[in-house]
Amino acid sequence: MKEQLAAILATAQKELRETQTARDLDAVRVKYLGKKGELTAILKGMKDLSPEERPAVGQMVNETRAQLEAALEAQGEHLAQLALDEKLKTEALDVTMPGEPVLLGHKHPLTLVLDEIKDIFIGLGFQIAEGPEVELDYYNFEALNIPKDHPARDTQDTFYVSDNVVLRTQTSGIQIRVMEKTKPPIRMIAPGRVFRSDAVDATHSPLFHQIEGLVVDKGIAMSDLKGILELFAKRLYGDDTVVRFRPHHFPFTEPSAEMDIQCYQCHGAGCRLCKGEGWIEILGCGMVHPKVLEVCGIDPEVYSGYAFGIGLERTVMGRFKIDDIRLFYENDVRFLHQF
Ligand code: 2NM
Repeated sequence: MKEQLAAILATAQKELRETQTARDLDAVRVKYLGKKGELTAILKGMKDLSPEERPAVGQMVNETRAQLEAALEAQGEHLAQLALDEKLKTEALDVTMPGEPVLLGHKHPLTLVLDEIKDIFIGLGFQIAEGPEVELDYYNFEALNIPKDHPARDTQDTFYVSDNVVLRTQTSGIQIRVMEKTKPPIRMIAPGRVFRSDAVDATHSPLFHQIEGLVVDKGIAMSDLKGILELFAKRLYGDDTVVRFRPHHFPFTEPSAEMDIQCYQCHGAGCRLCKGEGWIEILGCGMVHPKVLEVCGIDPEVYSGYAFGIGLERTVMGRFKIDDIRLFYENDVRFLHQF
């Protein structure tokens, strides 16, 4: 009997060592300790033994059973550890792997440059004002000394909503409203969308953006205009920027001028960027017409002022060498991501 039990134990231990999964292990358990198991069969056979033999045999069987159970448990732990090692190996997270790239958006080039321009004027003590895009004829034209028969009023150039309501063609209406309500000194800029009935091409869009500026106080002269606008050009285009003023005409300013900067590519020699001119036009400006001050309730005998208008698209196109205005509005990320 003793040899039989030892043989069973030895075989069971060999089989155990060969198990690879919890399932294999269970099969071994059932084979020896299950209802029809080999050790169970021996226990069942004890009833055929004589009462004198039983205790000794019983003890041997129980010892074998205990050893087998201990071996099963040990192998169970071993298999669980193997399974865990394998799991850790296959499911490991490599924290040094590069992550999924996150596509970050950023400001539109028009907003980028508008923010720069705003910062420059805020730094010079200007306030920012806004106003309606759908504007009364009065604020868009009449108050700006643009008479009824002026070509700017033609439906060829202006989007009419009704007889006396237009989509604003400039942001000057904002300045008129501020002058009506505010006693000078006034120092402001009016950025915003404006609309003109233009056919779309590389340099024209029916919707574009303007930044208009206005300063009104006692004793404001053309020299103040020139000083501030030259300073603005140097801040925006660099300290070595050279400017010039050319006479021009606007109904709402007298005298009027346009300001050019010397071409930053060829420094005046003439190139493709400045179309051989050596100069690039960047804004229109002038001393506010006395009639404009007067209709706003500001006495032109006491106060004077200057105003200017900057086209945002044109400024950004020159700055980034963009040759087609339509690129601003198509929102193609291949274009937008370059700025
Ligand atoms: C420009 C050029 C020159 C201008 C005039 C005024 C106002 F309201 F004061 F009369 N606002 N903006 C002005 C002057 C605008 O744009 C090229």
